[in-house]
Amino acid sequence: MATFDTIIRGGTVVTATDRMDCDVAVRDGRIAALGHDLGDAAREIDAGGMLVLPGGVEGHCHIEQKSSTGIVNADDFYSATVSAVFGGTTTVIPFAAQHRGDSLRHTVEAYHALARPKAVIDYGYHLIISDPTDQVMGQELPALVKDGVTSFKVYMTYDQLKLDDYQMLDVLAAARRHGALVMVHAENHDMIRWLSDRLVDKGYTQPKYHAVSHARIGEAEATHRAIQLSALIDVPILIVHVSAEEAMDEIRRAQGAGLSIYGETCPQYLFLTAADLDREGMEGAKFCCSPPPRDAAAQEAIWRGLANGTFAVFSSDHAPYRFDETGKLSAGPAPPFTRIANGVPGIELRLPLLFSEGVGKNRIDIHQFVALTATNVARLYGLHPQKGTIAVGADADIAIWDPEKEVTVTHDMLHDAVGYTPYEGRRIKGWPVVVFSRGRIAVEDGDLKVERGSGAFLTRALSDAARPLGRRQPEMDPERNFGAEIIDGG
Ligand code: DUC
Ligand code: ZN
Ligand code: ZN
Repeated sequence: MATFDTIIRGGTVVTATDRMDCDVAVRDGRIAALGHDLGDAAREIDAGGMLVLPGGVEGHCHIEQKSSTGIVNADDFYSATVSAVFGGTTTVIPFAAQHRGDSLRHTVEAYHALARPKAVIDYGYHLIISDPTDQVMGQELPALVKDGVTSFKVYMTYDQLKLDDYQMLDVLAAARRHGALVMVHAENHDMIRWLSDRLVDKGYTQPKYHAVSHARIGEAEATHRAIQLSALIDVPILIVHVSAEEAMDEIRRAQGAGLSIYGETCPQYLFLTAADLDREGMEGAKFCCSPPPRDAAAQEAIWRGLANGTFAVFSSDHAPYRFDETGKLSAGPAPPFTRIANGVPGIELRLPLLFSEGVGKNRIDIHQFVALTATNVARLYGLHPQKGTIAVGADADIAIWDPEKEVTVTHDMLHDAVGYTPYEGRRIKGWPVVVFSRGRIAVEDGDLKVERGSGAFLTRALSDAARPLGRRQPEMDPERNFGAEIIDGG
């Protein structure tokens, strides 16, 4: 019998820190050895001239998410995970979204029922907390963290999801107690509401006004406020989907002051602008997401933030809605911008876009690419070193990239169920050609090789960002442990 199940020969293995010309041996779904002359294997893959990278970890995507307004995501756990794996991603962490009045535990059970029979790659969930009652915070949340759901998302805007600052503090304190990571959607709700009301009143209802109503100042203000709330509690947070320099500067300043503030950005802030929302007719609706894409200067700023380490992670925020009455146009054929479903698809192109424009054009190096798309994501969400790297003992989640392969994007070549892509016609150089998920070939020669339902739920550890009480607030009496007594409720 062969020593290994698979050997990937002759490629260049790249991790967040290292580059090695070596073979990779896989046994029982894990990486068993790295080196040369490793022996024999049941299956050999020639990776000559290829890059052998960790599979991507997608830390922000919306899959089969039940919305409070009745619209549905285009992708279910099958199409979303198939689309992800064709784009070189081998782990996804979508959301289990609590609606007000719902139990968190039931929410998670409902998402398990959706994901288990369909996911083709491994997955976890973040909890969206929209109703932080005593029961939810005191009983359900701690139990779910123990069960491996170790990150939450909170919203500072959206009528049905928004928490006020008091509730945010409750969630942050709970995250601190249990070692969970909080993702924050930071936009000023009342600024958006106030601007939207006036725009609509005056008849400015076309999709392009979505970008006007979601002002950068509102994003920066909420980012600043979220950071201060996190500083008060002394708990790390991740500001998600940062669109522009103003919010990014808040994050960078906080990082410079030693606060544990992490930043995430997404393809739509590098490759789209507000001008896309002004396309012919209702076409602009396809590009409505929150925060919205900005302008060329904001794109350059976001590239700088990726290069200088302000952003720890690069996610798609895949929020897929069809361009019909089930999704974008659920409020009618020409709804005002306030009633257009928010979100753009991007789970399949996240890695190719960043590889081509980032690594290919020397804006970031290949190690930064791996860190932003896999390793840091796994670290932040308690999956490292099982996921997000190539190391002996890690899951054999591997994407073999042809750095020379050129592709012109059309929606037809993608595997989602959205019906369009915001990146239609874009030229990409560098593509994942073979993808392994826990040692199984998942994609080869353009074909899917894994079964519906063969992905596994991941019981995640605590975030690498979680840490015990460190800094004290200046107002706090050093003689008394207000950290434990007041914040932790001890
Ligand atoms: N904004 C969000 O907050 N979530 C999903 C998509 C979007 O545009
Ligand atoms: Zn969000
Ligand atoms: Zn999102």
